[in-house]
Order: sequence, then C-alpha cells, then structure tokens
Amino acid sequence: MSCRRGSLIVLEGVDKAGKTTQCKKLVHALQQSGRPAEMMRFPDRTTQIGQLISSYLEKKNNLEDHTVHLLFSANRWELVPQMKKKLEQGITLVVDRYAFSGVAFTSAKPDFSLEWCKNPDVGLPKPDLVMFLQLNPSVAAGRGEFGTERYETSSFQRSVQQRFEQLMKDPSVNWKVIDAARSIEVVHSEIKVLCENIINTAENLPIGELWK
Ligand code: ADP
Ligand code: 2DT
Repeated sequence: MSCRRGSLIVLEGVDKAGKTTQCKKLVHALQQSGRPAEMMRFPDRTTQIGQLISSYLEKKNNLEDHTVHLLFSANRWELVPQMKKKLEQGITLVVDRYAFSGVAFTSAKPDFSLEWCKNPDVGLPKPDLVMFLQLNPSVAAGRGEFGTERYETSSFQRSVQQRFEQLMKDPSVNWKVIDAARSIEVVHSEIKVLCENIINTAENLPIGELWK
C-alpha cells in the first residue's frame, strides 16, 4: 500500500496577524496528535538566495524590483524537491507565507500587475489549504510597533491587504478567511479543525500545481 501523503498548508496575512504564532502552535498540536508535521517559512533566509533577500529586507542592499520578485520565487523553487519529498513521506508542511505574499507584496508596488507577479510561481506545489488571517490594520497596530525592515509601514501594508483580497477571489485556490482578532487559543482551535479535515481529505489525492 502506498504511503499517504502529507498536506501542504499555508498561512498568509498582513504583518502581525499572528501567522508565526499560529504556525508553531499548529505544528505542535499536529505532532501531539501523532501526525507528522514540520514548519517552513518563506522567505527561507538560510539559503544563498535567502541571504540576498534577507539583506534586501534589512535595507543593507538595494535590488531592482523585478529582480527581487524573481529571487523570492527562486527561493521557493529551490526548496520544491525537499517539500515534495517530505509530503510524499507523509509529513504535513505548515508554511508561513508562500507565493501569495510574493504576489501581494510586489504587486503593491507601482506598475506591477497581478498577472506578471504570478507567472514565476505558476506550477509550484499547490497548497491544499490557504488560511488568510484577517486583521484590521488598527488592531494590528495595537500588537506593537512596526519593525525597521522594508515594507513595514502601514500605508504599504494597506496596499498589500488589497492585493490579497484580489487573490482571494480565485476559486482555484482553497482559501479560508480566519478572523485573527480573536484570542490566540480561539484562532488556534479553528485552524486545527480545518487542518485535521484537510489532512484526511488530501492524503489520497495527488499534489496539485499552483495557478495551472
Ligand atoms: P505575524 O507572523 O503574522 O507577523 P506574529 O505571530 O509574529 O505575527 O504575532 C505578532 C505579535 O502579535 C506577537 O507579539 C504575538 O504574540 C501577538 N499575537 C499573535 N496572535 C495574537 C492574538 N490572537 N491576539 C493578540 N496578540 C497576538
Ligand atoms: P517575514 O520574514 O517577517 O515574514 O517578512 N515577502 C515575502 C515578499 O515580498 N515576497 C515573498 O515572496 C515573500 C514570501 C513579506 C518577509 C517580508 O518579505 C515579504 C514580508
């Protein structure tokens, strides 16, 4: 009998919506219930491409806007073989940001279309579930000051939120909008149930291709 594959689960949302907090809690809960699970995050700053991206985000270097968009995408593609291997081994991957952040952030810059931004990520492993942690910017502001990295301003984050809303109209992606203004535990409980269901549904299905 072939091994049941793991699920590819993505958390998206604007800054401070609680993505990292919820990814960690979800991986822990899945492991506790005997389901193999690992966390990943994009950008993955540990690779050579990731280090270039990291110094760009820290404003230590400047990169042309199209170029950095392609680097973010390349940073996903370089991890695809590893991701597929883990999914096929039955490990569920819980991913903090994916191609949707890639498109939302670059297309929030002047003169970038959603279509152009999506192209380099077409064909990536398709998430079985993308949860969008919805949070009003004023509530997000109450969760602490913005950091000093590139993109960490409230006006840019508002444009990013609008791009996410456009992306969420695409019915080919399994989006679930989560009200992230509730307590950490309440949000976690909702996420956990959604994920347990998707893990059971996806285990016998092939891994899809994003935006294809
Ligand atoms: P993100 O990864 O989306 O930027 P984090 O998980 O890092 O967000 O959370 C940002 C901050 O908000 C952290 O200090 C975290 O403890 C806090 N936080 C996360 N979720 C909640 C919540 N549901 N209610 C209140 N504070 C939260
Ligand atoms: P964090 O490491 O704090 O999540 O910030 N970004 C991310 C892009 O512009 N394109 C992408 O493809 C991805 C995955 C979002 C990372 C910052 O990088 C932005 C915030």
